Amino acid sequence: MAIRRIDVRERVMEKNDELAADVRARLQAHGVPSFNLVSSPGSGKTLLLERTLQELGSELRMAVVTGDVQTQNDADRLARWTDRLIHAVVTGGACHLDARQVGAALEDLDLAALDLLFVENVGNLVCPASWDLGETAKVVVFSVTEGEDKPVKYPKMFRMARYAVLNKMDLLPYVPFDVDRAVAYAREVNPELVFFFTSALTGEGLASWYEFLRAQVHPAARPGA
Ligand SMILES: Nc1nc2c(ncn2[C@@H]2O[C@H](COP(=O)(O)OP(=O)(O)OP(=O)(O)O)[C@@H](O)[C@H]2O)c(=O)[nH]1
Ligand SMILES: [Mg+2]
Repeated sequence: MAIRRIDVRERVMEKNDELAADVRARLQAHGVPSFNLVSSPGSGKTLLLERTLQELGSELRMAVVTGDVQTQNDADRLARWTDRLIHAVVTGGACHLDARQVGAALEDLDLAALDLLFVENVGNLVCPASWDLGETAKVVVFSVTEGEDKPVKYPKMFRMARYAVLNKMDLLPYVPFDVDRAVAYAREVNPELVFFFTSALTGEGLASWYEFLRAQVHPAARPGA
């Protein structure tokens, strides 16, 4: 009997890439930059977004699509800081968001009245690396409690990201973590990676993050533009 091999995964990924292209086109048509935040569980994605909504919300119109395997805790936390849409996707076991889910969230958004879209992906450093959500860029968040070697242990995630946020800098006095080594590991897998050093708890380093976001929304205001 002849055996025909159908690579289902390849087809699923192809379909996702098509849907991601559609999401990207819709966002670009309205000039809305979007950032897909990826990290291991607990690096501080939600707290970073909570503060961003709280402190930049009067300047920039922001919405968030959050993905969690179970619960909509993150969406509830974020909704405290904005009247704009926080769209919760409960993946029911899947370890990443996909472009179809982000596309569905866009249906509920008035893109003409939006400056910036965030996606908070499901917390893990493996699956979300492979899924294009139509974002402008992936932002990998990692924290000083995770060990310096995460970039070399999960290289695909750090290769796919354009920006890295090293968070929980306030904990540096209490944990053995060599910032220079972490950055060197990250640059080993992705020399182009642009870093932010933050504490979403104390606010340290967030001014640069906000400056970056403002410049994404108003490119003309970008230094050197
Ligand atoms: N000390 C300190 N704690 C932080 C910082 N950022 C986040 N936390 C704490 O770390 C824990 C996890 O933060 P979250 O924002 O929920 O992390 P997350 O990446 O959204 O987690 P998942 O959505 O589960 O992947 C919470 O207790 C936060 O208060 C920080 O910069 N410094
Ligand atoms: Mg979260």
